[in-house]
Parts: sequence; structure tokens; C-alpha cells
Amino acid sequence: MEGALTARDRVGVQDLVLLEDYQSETAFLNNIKKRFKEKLIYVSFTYGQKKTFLLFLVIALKIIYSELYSNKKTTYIGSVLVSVNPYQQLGFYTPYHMEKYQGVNFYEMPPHVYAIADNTYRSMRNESSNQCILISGESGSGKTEASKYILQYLSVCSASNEQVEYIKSRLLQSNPVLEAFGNAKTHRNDNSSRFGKYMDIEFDYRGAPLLEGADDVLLSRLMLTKSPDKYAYTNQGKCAKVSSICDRRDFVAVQKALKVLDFSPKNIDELFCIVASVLHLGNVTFTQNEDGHAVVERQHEIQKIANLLGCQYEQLLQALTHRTIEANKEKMQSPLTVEQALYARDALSKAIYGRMFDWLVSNLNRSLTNKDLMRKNVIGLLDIYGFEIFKSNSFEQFCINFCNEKLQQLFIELTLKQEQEEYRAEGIEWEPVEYFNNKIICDLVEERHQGIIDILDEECLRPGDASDNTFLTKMEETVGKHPHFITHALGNSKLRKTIGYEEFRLVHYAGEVTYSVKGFLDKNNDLLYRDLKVAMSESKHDIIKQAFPVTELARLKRPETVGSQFRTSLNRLMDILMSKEPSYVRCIKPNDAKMSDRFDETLVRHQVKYLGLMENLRVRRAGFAYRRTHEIFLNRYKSLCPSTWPHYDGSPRKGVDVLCKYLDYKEGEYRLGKTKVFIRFPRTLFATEDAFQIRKHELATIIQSVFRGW
Ligand code: AD9
Ligand code: MG
Repeated sequence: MEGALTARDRVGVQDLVLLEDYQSETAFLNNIKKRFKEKLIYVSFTYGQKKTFLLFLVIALKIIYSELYSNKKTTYIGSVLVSVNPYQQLGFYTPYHMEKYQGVNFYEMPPHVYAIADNTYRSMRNESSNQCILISGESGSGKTEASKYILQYLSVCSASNEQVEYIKSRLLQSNPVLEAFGNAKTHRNDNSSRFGKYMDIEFDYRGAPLLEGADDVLLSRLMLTKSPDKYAYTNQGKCAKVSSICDRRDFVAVQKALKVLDFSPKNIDELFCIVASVLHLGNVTFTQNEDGHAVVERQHEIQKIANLLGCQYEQLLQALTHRTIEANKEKMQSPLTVEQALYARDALSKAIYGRMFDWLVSNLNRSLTNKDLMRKNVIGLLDIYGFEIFKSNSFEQFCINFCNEKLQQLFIELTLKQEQEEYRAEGIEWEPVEYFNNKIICDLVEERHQGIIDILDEECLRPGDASDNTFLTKMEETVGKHPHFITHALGNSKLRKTIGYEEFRLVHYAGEVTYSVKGFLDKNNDLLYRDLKVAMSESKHDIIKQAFPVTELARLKRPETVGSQFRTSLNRLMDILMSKEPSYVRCIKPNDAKMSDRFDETLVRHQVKYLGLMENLRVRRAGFAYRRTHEIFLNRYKSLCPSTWPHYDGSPRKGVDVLCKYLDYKEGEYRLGKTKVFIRFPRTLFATEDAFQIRKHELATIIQSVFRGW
């Protein structure tokens, strides 16, 4: 067939380990490009040269079956799946496809998120181990879509008893709810995740679906009109109307889901009232009276808001324009300036919306966690907001990008660092693979006393002249020499042209991002004046009352800053993830234009580079898929070999040696380390496991017949 294109020429290989030139980034890139053109968006990494299949993992900070700690040691290096966003609906997410992936050894099937989901689910069942799937990639690369397909798959393949059915339906229902309240349109992604607890501060309220989808009765009850551009908060990005999201359908789905999830009609009503109140708050404006104090312009707006929030009109009006201060044990009302009042208004909106979202998440979690069922083993699914670079970047991007650094760090730690260290420690012959470790950037941000978060906190606490600009100066003094930190004053003349006076630049693992320091102090403080908290805590509505507990008012301590809270919760998340067996989905964005037929090579090459995919491939080609201590391995499979059954008298290591030889493991397929046995291909282990299942059955039959004979 000379001249004809072979399938391999046309569609490339589905397993990157099979690439002939596996050292070459260009070959790697060409392969994904060919496949992308053929609408084959997945590729996998496997072990060794054979057709086996591994997946990379995904992380998502959503919900999830969240029973946390298990100290089990990882036995598999995580599977890796690389996924390229097709920007079009593809036909391989049907029930038919789900069925095809159920229970088959994953190397027998083309790569797919279903394969990773199935593998994870089966490992959880068979090994009684906690699993997690980490989805990473930049904004708009397809993380949330992948997580939805995984959720769907897990819900279909998990055992069908009533209890499970119940949880499943709830888990699936939670998605539209979280998306409706937690997502927003950004320039990089029409449906960008903002689940991170502190990300709601972005003012990206998704008022649009409410407005678009709600029926007239509800709208008039919420005192809203249908056009999003009437509301300051929803027309800010000039993108309130999101063409790619069918708002009407989503809105109905959200209402239905909230019902299925057992939210009471009263609470559902309150949720919508809260969203509406935030939209109204955005339209509140102030003028200045002759004393220079702020006065609300259209007071009837406040009346509406007070109604929607179930709080006192007078109290709210007063709290938006005054602060209570205590001097000499006497309380006084101090009027706010217009600027302060605007700040107070925005802080209130953020707090209301943010706390409502927290309330929603914790209630969803409660509704999802079935004590008995879930306690045993869990699969966590983490889908975070992806790495973001906008024209103008602020505190929000700083947090989001720091979060992505941490996830990359986890990935490196588990798939490159620990993996290689383990081979070394176990005395397995190993040629080290070099890689860029982004720990240095994580430290720059989070290190105690020396890192940016602490520098920012210090400025926030410092009385006197602290400002965004003094924060910048402090950073220059403290981390000015750091290779990943640049400012105008520190840069060379060429760099100076590209960095402003009030900016700093971080060289992230995924690229350089220039942040404006403007607003860093305020956003980190996120102070909500006490008077507004009091007004909220006295609300007649359940959700608002619970979100602003009276107990909080009694606390004198200064609330933790946003940056510190973010660091704490991220580190807690990392601990949780480290305690599970991870798999990874590495998502790639093919172009910046959201087009289905464009493959921007430079853009993809950059992602392949920073995701560390080449290094990963190298480790995998030489590495071992499975490892277990000699004792555990011997104990499980000893019945397969007459010399080790029922007991083996020598050392466990020797026993494993005898066993593997008897099982006819080939030279290149396994290695005996000091304490563990390493097996290169999943298929070797699958075959042994299959043999064991048959043997177990035989033994059971023998025992039964012995008893019957009695
Ligand atoms: V962000 O970090 O939350 O801003 P994500 O989550 O990585 O981002 P998302 O999953 O929301 O991106 O994908 C962006 C858009 O790409 C979706 O709204 C879909 O229109 C499109 N997409 C992504 N993956 C697929 C897919 N497997 N099939 C079809 C897809 N379309
Ligand atoms: Mg997302």
C-alpha cells in the first residue's frame, strides 16, 4: 500500500509512550495535533512500550464525597490522561460509550475520561483505597466539562442499590446548582469556575441566568427586570449575556435540582431573593451632602433590598452610610464619605453572595454525604479555576494562579519527585529525569514572614500610612532578589517599558503575569463594617441569619485576611489529596478563540512544556505502574504457587521472587526493591489478579465440598 496513509500516520498514537521519538516535543505536539484534527481529543501515558493505559489526574475544589483522611500509601503512580478541548460537541459521551468502558481493563480501550473514572472506581472497590481525580489546565481548557463527565460516569457505574441511587442523583443535581451560583463569564471562558471560596469577591455575579430564565411572576416578586444591562454588577464586564449558555434551560434545571436536593421552598425562595438583593445593591448610588457625607440617592432601592433580605430598612440605610465607633466607652455614629460608602456597599454585596455560596456548599455537602455509605471509601474530584492571565490582573488572579501553582506542585511531587526518589530508595536502577520544580514560586508566595501573602498581611495590619504602594515597596525590599519576582524599579531598561510603577510581575510556572497592586490591601482585608453585619444578623431570613451569626459579632479578634485563609485552605486541601491515590486529567486549550478547528501550535507547545508532560512521559517510559510491599503482595497471591502456599518460610522478598518466577513474569516486567515489588505494566498485575480470583473461587468450592462431605 505504498503511498497510502496508514492509520498511524493519520491519527497518531493514542498512547504517547508508543511515540517513536519520545524525547521530541515536536513529535509529541504533532501527535496531539493529528488527533485533534480527527476529533480524537484524548491521549494517555502508559508504562513501558506496550499497549497499556494510564491517566493523568484532575483536581477540583468542588464538592465532593468528602470524607477525608486515610493514611494509605499510594500503590499506583497516578494514571494520566491528556485532554484537548474540542470546542464542539462530540458523540462519545453516550450511555453506549459508558457501558463500553465499564469493567474493562483500561489499556484495551481508547483513552477517555470514562476510562479514568472507571479505573478510579474499580481501584476504590478492589483495593478499598481512597481515590482522587485531579483536573488541571488553564482557564477554558475543559476541566469543568471533564469533571461533569466523570461525575456522570461514576454515577452510572456505581452499584445500583437504593441508597447509592439516592446519593448519585443528588451528586449530579448539585452540579447545576453550584454552576449557577458559582460560575461567571470571563474573557477566557464563558462558564468560568469561581468555586474557590474566596473567588466570589470578583463581582462576577451570574445574574444573567436569573434574569434570562426566571418567569415574570418570580421577577416581579424579586422586583427585577429582564435586562442584565440595567444592573451595574452584571453589565460590568459588558458580557452579561452569555451566548453559549442556555440560561432558560439552566434556570429550570437549577430550580428542579434545588428541589431534588431537599432545599425547602422557603430556602429556595431566599436564595433567589439574595441574588436579587445583590443585583439591587449594585445599583445603589450615593451623593455628597454639604458636610461631605454620603447620602443614598434613591432610598426606595434600599427598601427593596431590605425586603429581599428580611432586614430592617432604617437599620440598613443607616449602616450603608455610617459606622459606629467607640470612643471613651461611648458609641457614636460616624458618617461615611461617598468613597467609603461605595466600599461598604461592595463589601456587603461580596459578603452576602460569598456567604450564601458557602451556605449552599455546606448544605449540599450535608445533603450528599450519607454517613454510612460514604465513610468507607471515597473518590474526590477536584476541578478548580484554571490559570488566568488577563490584560489587567489583580488580587483575584493572584489567588487563582497561586492555587494552580500548588496543584502543579502536588503533581510534580507525586509523579516526578516521589516517584524517582522511591526508585532510588528501593535500589532500583534509575536514570534521573530532570524537571523544573515550581516549589520556589510557591515559597515566594506563601513562605512565613518572607512570602508575599505575609508581606501583604503585615501592611494590612500596620496602622498609619500603609497603602498598596507601600506594599509594593515592602515586596521589593523583601523578595526583590527572587528570580521569579520583577517590578519596574527592579527590572532592566527593556523590562521597564512593560511594567508600570504600580505593578509587579511573577514568573509563574505557566507564564509571566503582571499584577496591579491596586486594591490588594482592601481585597485582602475585605472588611465588612460591623454595622452591616449587625443588620444582617438580625434578618428574618434563615440563610442570611445563619450566614451572619451573632456569635461572630462577639469575637473581638481581627478576622483572618483573605490571603491567609486562602493559603490555609489550600494547604489543607493538599494534605487531603496527598492522602489519596491520585489520577490526573491534564487539560489543554487548543486556541484562544474558542474555535473547534484551530490548533495553535505555539499555545499548545507552551502548555505541554509547563504541564511537564515531556518529563512525565520520560519517567513513565522507564517506570513501573504498580508497587506493593513484599508482605502484602505475597499474602494476596501466595495461593497461586505451590511453593508459597499455604506458607512461605523464607523472607517475604524471597517469597515474592519465587512467586513471580512461578507466575512467569518476564525479566523486564518487574523488579524487586528493598521492601517493595515493582511491576511495570498494569496488564501483568491484572492477569495475576484474574488468576487469583479464579483460585479464590476454586478454594471456596473445595472448602464447601469438604464441609458437604462431612
Ligand atoms: V475555568 O478554569 O473554570 O475558567 P475550565 O473549567 O477549564 O475553565 P470548561 O470546562 O468550562 O473550562 O470548558 C470551557 C468550554 O469549552 C465549555 O463551556 C465547552 O463549551 C467547551 N468544552 C470543554 N470541554 C469540552 C468537551 N469535552 N466537549 C465539548 C467542551 N466541549
Ligand atoms: Mg471550570
